[in-house]
Amino acid sequence: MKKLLAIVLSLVMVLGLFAGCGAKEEAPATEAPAAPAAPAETEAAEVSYMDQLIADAQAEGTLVVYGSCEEEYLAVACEKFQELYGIEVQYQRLSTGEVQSKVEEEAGNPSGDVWFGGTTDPYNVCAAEGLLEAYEAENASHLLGQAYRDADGYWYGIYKGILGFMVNVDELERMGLEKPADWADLTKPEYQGLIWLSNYNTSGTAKLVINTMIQKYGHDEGIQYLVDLDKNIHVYTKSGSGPSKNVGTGECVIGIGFLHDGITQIVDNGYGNVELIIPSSGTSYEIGATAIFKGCEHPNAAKLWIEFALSPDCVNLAQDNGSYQFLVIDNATQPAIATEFGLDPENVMDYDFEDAKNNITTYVEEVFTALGDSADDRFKTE
Ligand code: S7P
Repeated sequence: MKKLLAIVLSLVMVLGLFAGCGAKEEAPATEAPAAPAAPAETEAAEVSYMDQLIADAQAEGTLVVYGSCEEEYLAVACEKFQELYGIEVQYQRLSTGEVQSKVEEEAGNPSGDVWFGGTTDPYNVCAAEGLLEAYEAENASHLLGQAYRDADGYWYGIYKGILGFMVNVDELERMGLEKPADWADLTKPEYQGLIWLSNYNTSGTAKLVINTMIQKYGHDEGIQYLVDLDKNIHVYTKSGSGPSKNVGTGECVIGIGFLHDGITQIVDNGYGNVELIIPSSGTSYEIGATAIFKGCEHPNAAKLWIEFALSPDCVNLAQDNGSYQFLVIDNATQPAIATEFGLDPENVMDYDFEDAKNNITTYVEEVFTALGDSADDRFKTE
Protein backbone atom coordinates (compact mmCIF):
# COMPACT_ATOMS: atom_id res chain seq x y z
CA MET A 1 0.00 0.00 0.00
CA LYS A 2 2.87 2.29 1.06
CA LYS A 3 4.55 1.43 -2.21
CA LEU A 4 1.38 2.36 -4.16
CA LEU A 5 1.07 5.68 -2.26
CA ALA A 6 4.68 6.52 -3.08
CA ILE A 7 4.08 5.82 -6.78
CA VAL A 8 0.92 8.02 -6.82
CA LEU A 9 2.77 10.86 -5.02
CA SER A 10 5.70 10.76 -7.45
CA LEU A 11 3.28 10.84 -10.39
CA VAL A 12 1.54 13.91 -8.95
CA MET A 13 4.96 15.67 -8.54
CA VAL A 14 6.08 14.85 -12.08
CA LEU A 15 2.77 16.13 -13.54
CA GLY A 16 3.07 19.22 -11.35
CA LEU A 17 6.55 19.93 -12.77
CA PHE A 18 5.28 19.74 -16.38
CA ALA A 19 2.35 21.97 -15.45
CA GLY A 20 4.87 24.54 -14.06
CA CYS A 21 6.97 24.56 -17.30
CA GLY A 22 3.85 25.13 -19.39
CA ALA A 23 2.82 28.08 -17.27
CA LYS A 24 6.30 29.57 -17.53
CA GLU A 25 6.40 29.23 -21.28
CA GLU A 26 2.93 30.64 -21.71
CA ALA A 27 3.52 33.44 -19.26
CA PRO A 28 4.55 36.07 -21.86
CA ALA A 29 1.27 35.52 -23.75
CA THR A 30 -0.81 36.15 -20.66
CA GLU A 31 1.23 39.20 -19.65
CA ALA A 32 -0.26 42.62 -20.32
CA PRO A 33 0.89 44.16 -23.65
CA ALA A 34 4.28 45.80 -23.23
CA ALA A 35 3.89 49.26 -21.80
CA PRO A 36 6.12 52.01 -23.25
CA ALA A 37 9.53 51.58 -21.68
CA ALA A 38 10.34 53.82 -18.76
CA PRO A 39 13.17 56.25 -19.49
CA ALA A 40 15.60 54.32 -17.30
CA GLU A 41 14.84 51.09 -19.18
CA THR A 42 15.27 52.81 -22.56
CA GLU A 43 18.66 54.11 -21.52
CA ALA A 44 19.68 50.69 -20.33
CA ALA A 45 18.62 49.18 -23.68
CA GLU A 46 20.57 51.82 -25.63
CA VAL A 47 23.67 51.32 -23.55
CA SER A 48 23.48 47.59 -24.06
CA TYR A 49 23.04 48.01 -27.86
CA MET A 50 26.06 50.29 -28.05
CA ASP A 51 28.12 48.08 -25.73
CA GLN A 52 27.34 45.07 -27.88
CA LEU A 53 28.14 46.99 -31.06
CA ILE A 54 31.46 48.16 -29.61
CA ALA A 55 32.35 44.61 -28.58
CA ASP A 56 31.43 43.21 -32.01
CA ALA A 57 33.35 45.99 -33.74
CA GLN A 58 36.39 45.40 -31.56
CA ALA A 59 36.28 41.70 -32.43
CA GLU A 60 36.61 42.69 -36.10
CA GLY A 61 39.67 44.77 -35.16
CA THR A 62 40.00 46.98 -38.25
CA LEU A 63 38.10 49.62 -40.21
CA VAL A 64 38.87 50.95 -43.70
CA VAL A 65 37.61 54.48 -44.42
CA TYR A 66 37.44 56.24 -47.77
CA GLY A 67 37.18 59.96 -47.06
CA SER A 68 36.02 62.69 -49.43
CA CYS A 69 36.36 65.54 -46.96
CA GLU A 70 39.71 67.29 -46.59
CA GLU A 71 42.55 65.01 -45.51
CA GLU A 72 43.35 66.88 -42.27
CA TYR A 73 39.84 66.37 -40.89
CA LEU A 74 39.70 62.80 -42.21
CA ALA A 75 42.97 61.95 -40.44
CA VAL A 76 41.96 63.29 -37.01
CA ALA A 77 38.53 61.68 -37.21
CA CYS A 78 40.14 58.31 -37.92
CA GLU A 79 42.68 58.77 -35.14
CA LYS A 80 39.91 59.67 -32.68
CA PHE A 81 37.90 56.57 -33.58
CA GLN A 82 40.99 54.40 -33.12
CA GLU A 83 41.75 56.04 -29.76
CA LEU A 84 38.15 55.69 -28.48
CA TYR A 85 37.56 52.09 -29.52
CA GLY A 86 41.01 50.53 -29.97
CA ILE A 87 40.11 49.57 -33.55
CA GLU A 88 42.83 50.03 -36.16
CA VAL A 89 41.71 52.48 -38.83
CA GLN A 90 43.16 52.65 -42.34
CA TYR A 91 42.07 55.57 -44.49
CA GLN A 92 42.50 57.10 -47.91
CA ARG A 93 41.35 60.49 -49.25
CA LEU A 94 39.54 60.23 -52.58
CA SER A 95 37.15 62.55 -54.40
CA THR A 96 33.54 61.39 -54.36
CA GLY A 97 33.60 60.42 -58.06
CA GLU A 98 36.72 58.33 -57.42
CA VAL A 99 35.05 56.50 -54.54
CA GLN A 100 32.00 55.92 -56.71
CA SER A 101 34.12 54.45 -59.56
CA LYS A 102 36.04 52.29 -57.08
CA VAL A 103 33.00 50.70 -55.45
CA GLU A 104 31.33 50.27 -58.83
CA GLU A 105 34.38 48.34 -60.07
CA GLU A 106 34.56 46.29 -56.88
CA ALA A 107 30.90 45.34 -57.45
CA GLY A 108 29.77 44.22 -54.00
CA ASN A 109 33.23 43.20 -52.76
CA PRO A 110 34.37 46.56 -51.46
CA SER A 111 37.93 47.11 -50.27
CA GLY A 112 36.62 49.82 -47.91
CA ASP A 113 34.08 49.65 -45.10
CA VAL A 114 32.75 53.21 -44.89
CA TRP A 115 32.64 56.44 -46.86
CA PHE A 116 33.13 59.70 -44.94
CA GLY A 117 32.42 63.17 -46.33
CA GLY A 118 31.63 64.42 -49.80
CA THR A 119 28.43 65.52 -51.46
CA THR A 120 25.36 63.28 -51.53
CA ASP A 121 24.77 63.02 -55.30
CA PRO A 122 27.39 60.24 -55.72
CA TYR A 123 26.13 58.58 -52.52
CA ASN A 124 22.63 58.48 -54.02
CA VAL A 125 23.91 56.96 -57.25
CA CYS A 126 25.76 54.24 -55.28
CA ALA A 127 22.67 53.59 -53.13
CA ALA A 128 20.53 53.17 -56.26
CA GLU A 129 23.13 50.72 -57.64
CA GLY A 130 22.86 48.59 -54.47
CA LEU A 131 26.39 49.43 -53.32
CA LEU A 132 25.54 50.92 -49.91
CA GLU A 133 24.25 49.14 -46.81
CA ALA A 134 21.23 50.57 -45.00
CA TYR A 135 21.64 51.07 -41.24
CA GLU A 136 19.27 52.59 -38.69
CA ALA A 137 21.67 54.66 -36.61
CA GLU A 138 20.80 55.45 -32.99
CA ASN A 139 22.53 58.82 -33.18
CA ALA A 140 20.35 59.82 -36.13
CA SER A 141 17.98 61.06 -33.43
CA HIS A 142 20.33 64.06 -33.14
CA LEU A 143 20.02 65.13 -36.77
CA LEU A 144 18.56 68.62 -37.26
CA GLY A 145 15.95 67.31 -39.70
CA GLN A 146 14.93 64.43 -41.93
CA ALA A 147 16.55 66.18 -44.90
CA TYR A 148 19.92 65.27 -43.40
CA ARG A 149 19.52 61.54 -43.90
CA ASP A 150 18.52 59.12 -46.59
CA ALA A 151 14.96 57.97 -45.89
CA ASP A 152 16.04 54.30 -46.02
CA GLY A 153 19.21 54.77 -43.98
CA TYR A 154 21.72 54.44 -46.86
CA TRP A 155 23.55 57.60 -45.81
CA TYR A 156 23.52 60.18 -43.01
CA GLY A 157 24.45 63.86 -43.17
CA ILE A 158 27.35 65.14 -41.12
CA TYR A 159 27.69 68.72 -42.41
CA LYS A 160 26.26 71.37 -44.72
CA GLY A 161 28.42 73.48 -47.06
CA ILE A 162 27.50 76.50 -49.19
CA LEU A 163 28.54 76.84 -52.82
CA GLY A 164 29.96 80.13 -54.15
CA PHE A 165 33.00 81.90 -55.57
CA MET A 166 36.37 82.72 -54.06
CA VAL A 167 38.30 85.54 -55.71
CA ASN A 168 41.83 86.92 -55.51
CA VAL A 169 41.11 90.63 -55.00
CA ASP A 170 44.71 91.72 -55.69
CA GLU A 171 44.72 90.03 -59.09
CA LEU A 172 41.30 91.42 -60.03
CA GLU A 173 42.43 94.91 -59.08
CA ARG A 174 45.70 94.54 -61.01
CA MET A 175 43.68 93.56 -64.09
CA GLY A 176 41.15 96.34 -63.53
CA LEU A 177 38.27 93.89 -63.23
CA GLU A 178 35.16 94.00 -61.07
CA LYS A 179 34.41 91.09 -58.77
CA PRO A 180 31.74 88.76 -60.20
CA ALA A 181 28.54 89.13 -58.18
CA ASP A 182 26.43 86.34 -59.63
CA TRP A 183 26.52 83.15 -61.66
CA ALA A 184 25.64 85.02 -64.86
CA ASP A 185 28.74 87.24 -64.48
CA LEU A 186 31.07 84.25 -64.71
CA THR A 187 30.39 83.86 -68.44
CA LYS A 188 31.48 87.44 -69.26
CA PRO A 189 34.37 87.55 -71.76
CA GLU A 190 36.62 89.57 -69.42
CA TYR A 191 36.97 86.53 -67.16
CA GLN A 192 38.28 84.29 -69.93
CA GLY A 193 40.98 81.97 -68.60
CA LEU A 194 40.63 83.20 -65.03
CA ILE A 195 38.15 80.70 -63.57
CA TRP A 196 38.81 77.28 -62.05
CA LEU A 197 36.16 74.63 -61.37
CA SER A 198 36.42 70.95 -60.48
CA ASN A 199 35.99 68.06 -62.91
CA TYR A 200 32.47 66.75 -63.58
CA ASN A 201 33.92 63.21 -63.82
CA THR A 202 35.63 63.08 -60.44
CA SER A 203 34.13 65.73 -58.23
CA GLY A 204 30.88 65.81 -56.29
CA THR A 205 31.26 69.58 -56.03
CA ALA A 206 31.21 69.87 -59.83
CA LYS A 207 28.14 67.63 -60.02
CA LEU A 208 26.43 69.96 -57.55
CA VAL A 209 27.27 72.87 -59.89
CA ILE A 210 25.56 71.05 -62.78
CA ASN A 211 22.41 70.40 -60.74
CA THR A 212 22.39 73.94 -59.41
CA MET A 213 22.59 75.50 -62.88
CA ILE A 214 19.89 73.21 -64.25
CA GLN A 215 17.61 73.95 -61.30
CA LYS A 216 18.31 77.68 -61.50
CA TYR A 217 18.04 78.25 -65.26
CA GLY A 218 16.04 75.23 -66.50
CA HIS A 219 17.38 72.13 -68.24
CA ASP A 220 18.51 73.40 -71.65
CA GLU A 221 19.54 76.86 -70.45
CA GLY A 222 21.45 75.31 -67.54
CA ILE A 223 23.47 73.06 -69.85
CA GLN A 224 24.06 75.99 -72.22
CA TYR A 225 25.29 78.03 -69.24
CA LEU A 226 27.90 75.35 -68.51
CA VAL A 227 29.02 75.38 -72.16
CA ASP A 228 29.39 79.20 -72.00
CA LEU A 229 31.18 78.94 -68.66
CA ASP A 230 33.62 76.42 -70.13
CA LYS A 231 35.01 79.17 -72.41
CA ASN A 232 36.26 80.99 -69.31
CA ILE A 233 37.55 77.97 -67.38
CA HIS A 234 41.32 77.65 -67.23
CA VAL A 235 41.57 74.45 -65.18
CA TYR A 236 39.18 71.69 -64.08
CA THR A 237 40.70 70.19 -60.90
CA LYS A 238 40.23 66.60 -59.77
CA SER A 239 38.93 67.59 -56.35
CA GLY A 240 36.24 70.07 -55.35
CA SER A 241 38.58 71.98 -53.05
CA GLY A 242 41.24 72.31 -55.80
CA PRO A 243 40.22 75.80 -57.02
CA SER A 244 40.14 77.26 -53.47
CA LYS A 245 43.73 76.12 -52.85
CA ASN A 246 45.05 78.13 -55.81
CA VAL A 247 43.23 81.45 -55.33
CA GLY A 248 45.56 82.89 -52.67
CA THR A 249 48.65 82.34 -54.87
CA GLY A 250 46.87 84.05 -57.79
CA GLU A 251 47.22 81.03 -60.07
CA CYS A 252 43.43 80.87 -59.97
CA VAL A 253 41.75 84.29 -59.94
CA ILE A 254 38.16 83.09 -59.51
CA GLY A 255 37.45 79.70 -57.96
CA ILE A 256 34.05 78.04 -57.88
CA GLY A 257 33.56 75.75 -54.90
CA PHE A 258 32.50 75.52 -51.29
CA LEU A 259 32.92 78.76 -49.39
CA HIS A 260 34.11 77.03 -46.22
CA ASP A 261 37.16 75.89 -48.25
CA GLY A 262 37.84 79.59 -48.90
CA ILE A 263 37.69 80.27 -45.15
CA THR A 264 40.40 77.62 -44.69
CA GLN A 265 42.65 79.50 -47.11
CA ILE A 266 42.08 82.83 -45.35
CA VAL A 267 42.17 81.69 -41.73
CA ASP A 268 44.53 78.71 -41.75
CA ASN A 269 46.80 79.58 -44.66
CA GLY A 270 46.87 83.37 -44.19
CA TYR A 271 45.65 84.43 -47.64
CA GLY A 272 44.13 87.82 -46.80
CA ASN A 273 43.73 88.53 -50.52
CA VAL A 274 40.99 85.90 -50.87
CA GLU A 275 37.39 87.10 -50.71
CA LEU A 276 34.25 84.98 -50.54
CA ILE A 277 31.28 85.77 -52.78
CA ILE A 278 27.79 84.42 -52.18
CA PRO A 279 26.07 84.62 -55.61
CA SER A 280 23.50 87.44 -55.45
CA SER A 281 20.63 85.52 -57.07
CA GLY A 282 21.09 82.65 -54.66
CA THR A 283 23.13 79.50 -54.38
CA SER A 284 22.79 75.88 -53.41
CA TYR A 285 24.44 73.71 -50.81
CA GLU A 286 25.78 70.26 -50.16
CA ILE A 287 24.95 67.84 -47.44
CA GLY A 288 28.21 66.08 -46.63
CA ALA A 289 27.46 62.44 -45.86
CA THR A 290 28.73 59.14 -44.44
CA ALA A 291 27.68 55.59 -45.38
CA ILE A 292 28.52 51.88 -45.15
CA PHE A 293 29.60 49.92 -48.25
CA LYS A 294 27.43 46.88 -48.86
CA GLY A 295 29.33 43.61 -48.38
CA CYS A 296 32.13 45.31 -46.43
CA GLU A 297 34.59 43.22 -44.45
CA HIS A 298 34.00 44.89 -41.07
CA PRO A 299 30.23 45.52 -40.83
CA ASN A 300 30.09 46.15 -37.07
CA ALA A 301 33.06 48.50 -37.05
CA ALA A 302 31.31 50.24 -39.97
CA LYS A 303 28.08 50.68 -37.97
CA LEU A 304 30.07 51.95 -35.01
CA TRP A 305 31.72 54.47 -37.37
CA ILE A 306 28.30 55.79 -38.40
CA GLU A 307 27.35 56.28 -34.72
CA PHE A 308 30.68 58.01 -34.13
CA ALA A 309 30.32 60.24 -37.22
CA LEU A 310 26.93 61.39 -35.91
CA SER A 311 28.40 62.43 -32.57
CA PRO A 312 30.22 65.51 -31.27
CA ASP A 313 33.30 63.28 -30.71
CA CYS A 314 33.74 63.30 -34.45
CA VAL A 315 32.14 66.42 -35.93
CA ASN A 316 33.51 68.85 -33.34
CA LEU A 317 37.00 67.97 -34.60
CA ALA A 318 36.23 69.64 -37.94
CA GLN A 319 36.68 73.34 -37.12
CA ASP A 320 39.95 72.74 -35.24
CA ASN A 321 41.27 71.03 -38.34
CA GLY A 322 40.47 73.49 -41.10
CA SER A 323 36.93 72.32 -42.00
CA TYR A 324 34.33 75.00 -41.41
CA GLN A 325 31.11 73.46 -42.73
CA PHE A 326 27.94 73.93 -40.67
CA LEU A 327 27.18 70.84 -38.58
CA VAL A 328 23.85 69.03 -38.76
CA ILE A 329 23.44 67.42 -35.33
CA ASP A 330 21.83 69.19 -32.37
CA ASN A 331 24.63 68.48 -29.89
CA ALA A 332 27.53 69.80 -32.01
CA THR A 333 29.37 73.12 -31.71
CA GLN A 334 28.80 75.20 -34.85
CA PRO A 335 31.81 76.96 -36.41
CA ALA A 336 31.20 80.60 -35.40
CA ILE A 337 33.77 81.70 -37.96
CA ALA A 338 31.55 80.62 -40.86
CA THR A 339 28.86 83.01 -39.61
CA GLU A 340 31.46 85.76 -39.15
CA PHE A 341 32.30 85.38 -42.85
CA GLY A 342 28.63 86.02 -43.69
CA LEU A 343 27.60 82.42 -44.35
CA ASP A 344 24.12 81.40 -43.29
CA PRO A 345 23.00 77.77 -43.62
CA GLU A 346 19.43 78.94 -44.24
CA ASN A 347 20.30 81.47 -46.94
CA VAL A 348 20.35 78.93 -49.75
CA MET A 349 18.06 78.04 -52.62
CA ASP A 350 15.55 75.26 -52.32
CA TYR A 351 17.84 72.64 -53.88
CA ASP A 352 15.87 69.72 -55.33
CA PHE A 353 17.76 66.68 -54.00
CA GLU A 354 15.23 64.31 -55.61
CA ASP A 355 15.84 65.70 -59.08
CA ALA A 356 19.59 65.60 -58.48
CA LYS A 357 19.37 62.01 -57.23
CA ASN A 358 17.34 60.78 -60.19
CA ASN A 359 19.12 62.60 -62.98
CA ILE A 360 22.73 63.46 -62.17
CA THR A 361 24.25 60.62 -64.23
CA THR A 362 22.26 61.71 -67.29
CA TYR A 363 23.01 65.40 -66.70
CA VAL A 364 26.79 64.72 -66.60
CA GLU A 365 26.56 62.84 -69.92
CA GLU A 366 24.50 65.68 -71.41
CA VAL A 367 27.05 68.27 -70.34
CA PHE A 368 29.89 66.30 -71.96
CA THR A 369 27.86 65.86 -75.13
CA ALA A 370 27.12 69.59 -75.23
CA LEU A 371 30.80 70.41 -74.66
CA GLY A 372 31.67 68.22 -77.65
CA ASP A 373 35.35 67.84 -78.60
CA SER A 374 36.59 70.24 -75.95
CA ALA A 375 35.52 67.70 -73.34
CA ASP A 376 37.97 65.07 -74.57
CA ASP A 377 41.27 66.13 -73.01
CA ARG A 378 40.29 68.55 -70.31
CA PHE A 379 38.29 66.05 -68.29
CA LYS A 380 40.50 62.98 -68.69
CA THR A 381 41.19 61.11 -65.44
CA GLU A 382 43.80 58.43 -64.78
O1 S7P B 1 36.15 69.03 -47.16
C1 S7P B 1 35.96 69.99 -48.08
C2 S7P B 1 34.88 69.69 -49.03
O2 S7P B 1 34.62 70.89 -49.73
O3 S7P B 1 35.25 68.68 -49.93
C3 S7P B 1 34.15 67.90 -50.25
C4 S7P B 1 34.07 67.87 -51.69
O4 S7P B 1 32.88 67.38 -52.18
C5 S7P B 1 35.22 67.02 -52.15
O5 S7P B 1 34.77 66.05 -52.89
P1 S7P B 1 34.94 66.20 -54.44
O6 S7P B 1 36.41 66.26 -54.66
O7 S7P B 1 34.30 64.98 -54.93
O8 S7P B 1 34.25 67.43 -54.92
C6 S7P B 1 32.97 68.53 -49.61
O9 S7P B 1 31.99 67.62 -49.21
C7 S7P B 1 33.60 69.18 -48.45
O10 S7P B 1 32.81 70.13 -47.85
